[in-house]
Amino acid sequence: MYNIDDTIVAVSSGSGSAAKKIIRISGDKTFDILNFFAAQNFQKQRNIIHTSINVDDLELECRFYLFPSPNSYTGSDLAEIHIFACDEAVELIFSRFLTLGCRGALAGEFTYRAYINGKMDLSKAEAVAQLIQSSNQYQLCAAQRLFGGSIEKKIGQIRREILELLSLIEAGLDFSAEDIEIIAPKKAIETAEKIRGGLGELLSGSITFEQIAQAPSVVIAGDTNAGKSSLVNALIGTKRSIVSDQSGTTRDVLEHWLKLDKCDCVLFDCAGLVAEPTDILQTLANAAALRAIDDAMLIIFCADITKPDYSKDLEILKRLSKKPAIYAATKCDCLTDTQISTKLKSLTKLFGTDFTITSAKTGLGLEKLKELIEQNIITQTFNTSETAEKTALTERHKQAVIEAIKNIENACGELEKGSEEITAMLLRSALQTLSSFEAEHIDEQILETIFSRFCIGK
Ligand SMILES: Nc1nc2c(ncn2[C@@H]2O[C@H](COP(=O)(O)OP(=O)(O)OP(=O)(O)O)[C@@H](O)[C@H]2O)c(=O)[nH]1
Ligand SMILES: [Mg+2]
Repeated sequence: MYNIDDTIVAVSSGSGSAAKKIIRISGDKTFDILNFFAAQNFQKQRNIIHTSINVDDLELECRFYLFPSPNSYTGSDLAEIHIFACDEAVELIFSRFLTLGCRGALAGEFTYRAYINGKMDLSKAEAVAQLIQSSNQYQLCAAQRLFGGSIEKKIGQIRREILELLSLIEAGLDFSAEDIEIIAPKKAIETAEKIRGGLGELLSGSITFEQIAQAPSVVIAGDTNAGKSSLVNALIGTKRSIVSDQSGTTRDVLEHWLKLDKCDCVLFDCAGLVAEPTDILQTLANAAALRAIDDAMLIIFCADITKPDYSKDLEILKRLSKKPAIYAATKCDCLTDTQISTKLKSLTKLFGTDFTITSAKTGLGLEKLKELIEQNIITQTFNTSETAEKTALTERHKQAVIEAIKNIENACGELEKGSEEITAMLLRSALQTLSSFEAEHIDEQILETIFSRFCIGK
């Protein structure tokens, strides 16, 4: 894949007429090439030099940021040229570097070098990739969690325990003819079970980046005709769900993409819940709605403010799982302000919670509702003690831990049977699997997959 002996160059900032451009160079020949290019004599020391360069008879002001090895992002000599110039001028500078002996960097190649030179571990490199790709604050938080993860430390400890057990078992095999017991079978089983427990804890106490970063799902629930589909349409700003005054208009679970400021979410519109379905269509629609509710992270419970009686709504609420919920009073355009406040008081008393007043018709309360959805998602994902304590894993890490657990469980079984040779083989296999967390054992293909997710210049 990447040849790490080359000196590489890339434009690491975005294009556009006004933006500051950054050209990044890294590799052994960085300083030689730079001095030739700028007709200067830059010393190999950390520095910022404000100067001008001549490009195609144009004098351009720029700043050179110099980072000699090993104290640079990549670990090798690195320099950045920060310049305010049009794309064409930047293109010219870039071509000039190519003719001076640089090679255009491939996607993720700077971070790959940082990894190869031991400047960051693979999880951090993956986190950088995720940070670069993060399209919203929600994903950004998830990537930062991954970046700060302590997974290597935890895995390192478990690997040491496996290695210790393996060496005792192997020593036992070496001395088997002499009848010397290095480790008692009971003790070996106990140790293996402890290792299995450690891996299990790691898995149950973890959350994958994919889980954090995937769009959270929010479901609209309530009685039939509560104005659920109208509210969904008003929130997403298009008339996607069919609305009618007939009770039971929505049957299928409909999926909508709701754009919010800090995070997006998938908003599910589903059938109004019926306590006792009277036909097969109602039964199926009910079941689908309940499934969507179960899978969702957050419920928006709708109650029609114009209704005289809420016994059905209260029944429905009982059937909802104890999920976090936001309560919306719908169709508030139908009542006067005084009527609304009286009704709100009785709703609060009846349901034991506050309602947000909304109207799909006038747009009343929609911004407030969006804010509440966003706040709720962010709190649930990042601020609860439950998620805050979890170790962030990538899907690749998770698969490795699952595989190692299988090996250790099988090893326990073999120890019970007294077959120490197979046990040793299984322990070696677990070690091998867990070594995928460490630099020296990553195979090229995995590296390529990870670093190809980067953009050029990073
Ligand atoms: N005035 C007014 N009418 C509304 C509002 N929201 C919904 N309605 C009306 O209420 C009726 C039911 O609306 P829907 O959005 O279809 O209700 P639903 O909860 O999706 O109904 P089902 O899919 O049958 O469960 C329709 O006639 C809507 O026009 C609102 O904010 N103001
Ligand atoms: Mg509907």
